[in-house]
Amino acid sequence: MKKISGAEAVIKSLINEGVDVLFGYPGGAIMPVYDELYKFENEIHHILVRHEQGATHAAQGYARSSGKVGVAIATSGPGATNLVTGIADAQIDSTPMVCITGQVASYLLGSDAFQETDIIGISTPVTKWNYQITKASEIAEIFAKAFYIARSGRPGPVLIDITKDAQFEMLDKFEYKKCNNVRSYISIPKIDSNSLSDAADLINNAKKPFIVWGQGVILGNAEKEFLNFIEKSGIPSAWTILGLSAIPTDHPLNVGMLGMHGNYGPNKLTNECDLLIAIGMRFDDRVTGDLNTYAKQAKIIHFEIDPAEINKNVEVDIAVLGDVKESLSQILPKIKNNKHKLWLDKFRKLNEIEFNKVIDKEYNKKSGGISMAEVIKSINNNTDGNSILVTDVGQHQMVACRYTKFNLSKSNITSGGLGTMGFALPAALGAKIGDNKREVIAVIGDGGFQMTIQELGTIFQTRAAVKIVILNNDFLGMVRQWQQLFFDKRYASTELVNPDFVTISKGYFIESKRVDSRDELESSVKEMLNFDGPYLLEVCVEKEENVFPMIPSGSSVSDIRLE
Ligand SMILES: Cc1ncc(C[n+]2csc(CCOP(=O)(O)OP(=O)(O)O)c2C)c(N)n1
Repeated sequence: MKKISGAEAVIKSLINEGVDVLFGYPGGAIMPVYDELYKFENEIHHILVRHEQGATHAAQGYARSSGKVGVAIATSGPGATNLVTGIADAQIDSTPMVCITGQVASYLLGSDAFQETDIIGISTPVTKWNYQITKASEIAEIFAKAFYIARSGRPGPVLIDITKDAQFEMLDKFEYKKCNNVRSYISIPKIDSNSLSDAADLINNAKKPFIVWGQGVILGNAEKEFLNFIEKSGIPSAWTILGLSAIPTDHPLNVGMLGMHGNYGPNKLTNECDLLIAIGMRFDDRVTGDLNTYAKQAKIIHFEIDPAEINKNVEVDIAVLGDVKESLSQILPKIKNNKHKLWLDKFRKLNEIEFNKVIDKEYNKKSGGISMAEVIKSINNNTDGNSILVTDVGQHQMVACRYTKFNLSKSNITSGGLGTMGFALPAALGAKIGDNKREVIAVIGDGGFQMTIQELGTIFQTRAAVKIVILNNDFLGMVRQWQQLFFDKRYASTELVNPDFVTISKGYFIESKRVDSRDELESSVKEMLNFDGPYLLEVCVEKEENVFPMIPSGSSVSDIRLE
């Protein structure tokens, strides 16, 4: 039998896991693996990003559009540390990702060798699991375990660090066995049938029940079970930013977005419902506002896969631990058919107030500077609700998530928990590669765009046909909004003197156009969408627009303000 190197074993392990694309950047300590990538280029496609942070966000975008594990690869030292932001982002947003880093040879470990950094120590708090391989014989088993841990239960990022000598070491044989369980790790807790019956009782007897759902519904592939559950029970349902797109925007029981810039109805009525049913969400502070006043009048049921989330931020009356797809299908026969018409009307009435005070004015704006919402409206007008929206972080993110119309799940890719500026451009590239059939539209602020602007180079090199919309307000808009509202308009370092984005895009050979008049907006969006290939559209929007509604930081959800 032919001997194989550790580096080849790495590639063979990836192939065994069905990996056909990885995002990365080479360097000394990972060169043996890159050499094998060269030989295996027909089986595994490597995408050369322009900065390792881009590799992680691209892997995240890929994971979220395809439902598969995203893979990023980098060298030791600065290559490895450049991955950290993306790993932390994947950890808090439960994105399945495997990161591979090269490491100095094992006999140099701890000697401050060239490009040595303790990436295991650094990444421990932000990975679901990590491991340093120092012997080639460990490779198959560790890779199998890594992929299992990344994708199973509540998904998350795993990092494998491989010393250079382990990559060179020759193995007499290579055998790969996929991993399906790890002792001491319970990926999916068993559902307790008593908790299901107790939950069903509360649901059947509630007068004002309210569902808040999160990304767990999407990660658990439970969209169909979720729809059956809400339609049978007739319960008004609201989403966290990561839960967005799990059901169509215009579903009659979809009452809108929760949280700091969410809709008026669901936020206000959180403090009026008699039963709050949280499904696959983790009561993030951006959603709950002041915990001392959050849904105090209500009984609370929490459907959740991760025991660590139960009673973490909000004490619940009933926890239904387990796989959400399974829990929702098991509870369905126990739930009575119901329609909560009057209660649902309350959401509609409050959302109507928001429509008149906020939405109509910005979405249907007719004079003055272009609003961010109008740009989203143009995108809605010219797409079929089946595209993937990728957003960065800031005002544009809130507006895009509030207004984009979705028909399909896995259509909203954003940095929710970490709020990482610079996420969107590489994530959009990864999303397009993960699902090439769908239109991918990245909506990005002028600030965040410049954090990973170099990934235009990767987009050009791969010809990934992403559509990039920059909402340019010449400000770090979200921070400026807070300065205006809470710091007496002292705009400390939030005004940006921006470069010419269109020229920069042209420098990367990417088609581009700037729009600053309302008359040209619709036709320019059409032109962008009709273009066969990547395209950058810069829209100069109103400079000092604020995003409302808003729950001031630390306030109660019911103190949501419309102006
Ligand atoms: C890496 C990083 N640094 C700083 C912040 C803090 N921050 C949040 S939103 C924001 C402003 C974003 O400005 P821009 O990208 O222009 O988008 P806009 O809010 O104007 O739509 C900043 C600085 C962050 N979220 N991420």
